[in-house]
Amino acid sequence: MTDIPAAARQAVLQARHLVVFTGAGVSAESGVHTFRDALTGLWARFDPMQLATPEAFRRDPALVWGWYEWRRQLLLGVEPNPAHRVIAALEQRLPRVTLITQNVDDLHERAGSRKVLHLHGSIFTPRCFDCERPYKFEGAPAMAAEQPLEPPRCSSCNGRVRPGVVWFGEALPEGALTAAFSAAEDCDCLLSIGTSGLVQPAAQIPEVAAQAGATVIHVNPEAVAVHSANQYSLQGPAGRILPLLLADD
Ligand code: BJW
Ligand code: ZN
Repeated sequence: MTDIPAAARQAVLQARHLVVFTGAGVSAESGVHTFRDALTGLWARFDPMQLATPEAFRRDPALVWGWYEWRRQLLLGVEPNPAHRVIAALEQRLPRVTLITQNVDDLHERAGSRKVLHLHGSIFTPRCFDCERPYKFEGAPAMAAEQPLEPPRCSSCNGRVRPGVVWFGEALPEGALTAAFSAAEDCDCLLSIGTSGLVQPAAQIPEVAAQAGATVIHVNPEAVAVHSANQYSLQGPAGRILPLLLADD
């Protein structure tokens, strides 16, 4: 019993090179807010698109740092969900899997995925806003939840510490970006999971794979428009759909 068309399931399970491309939706069932959700508490009053920019950090560093520390605190208390675990299991089962994520969390790694291309950085690798020197967190966030918080200072130049994520207007890490696009061109199947496909240049990755002839399978509770016979939209939460890929017939 499966909701998944046999051809889509076969394309995944018989892939020579599978690319898994994930967005915030893959972590939603772990209790992590997706990026464009209405946020809770203090942050409901702010537009995340306005917080995730260097300009916002320059204007109000405590507001932005507090937002990320609140999110880091939430992440320390959640666990990978079945979708993360199926992705890690696919890596064991198939000859080659490239995992590309837009997420700044570490839930893929915690589920057992060994190599993750983080296109938008990581919330766990802060650095100096001015000199880029890495900063080491000491333990959990020292904050009351949902409050602005003054960022720590760099021990080298006294600049403010910023989260190690990629904000709007900033370049994506070159190595991860190049590896992601070359995997998309090389793969024979790409699973795109839990992304709105609104943010560039990452949003091009499924299209690059489709144009190179790969089967592209979207997993999302919202229907995703597909324009060719080699694309599928599997509608539903990732934590329900992905385990069906590995379920016995
Ligand atoms: C579920 C689910 C469940 C829910 N199961 N699914 C070309 C055209 C127009 C604009 C641009 C362009 N090129 C560049 C731009 C500008 C900009 C951009 O794309 N703007 C658009 C908004 C229009 N891009 C950039 O600025 C990028 N930089 C750049 O291009 O630099 C050029 C440059 C080159 C050289 C030098 C200097 C500059 C950078 C983009 C950085 C994005 N950063 C963020 C924030 C990261 C930090 C943080 O987390 O705070 O990354 S924005 C945010 O969006 C975050 C996400 O990774 C990213 C994508 O979001 P995602 O993952 O798709 O999440 P949502 O919330 O949008 O969607 C969730 C989905 O899950 C939904 O579909 C739900 O239905 C689904 N879902 N439950 C499965 N259970
Ligand atoms: Zn510094």
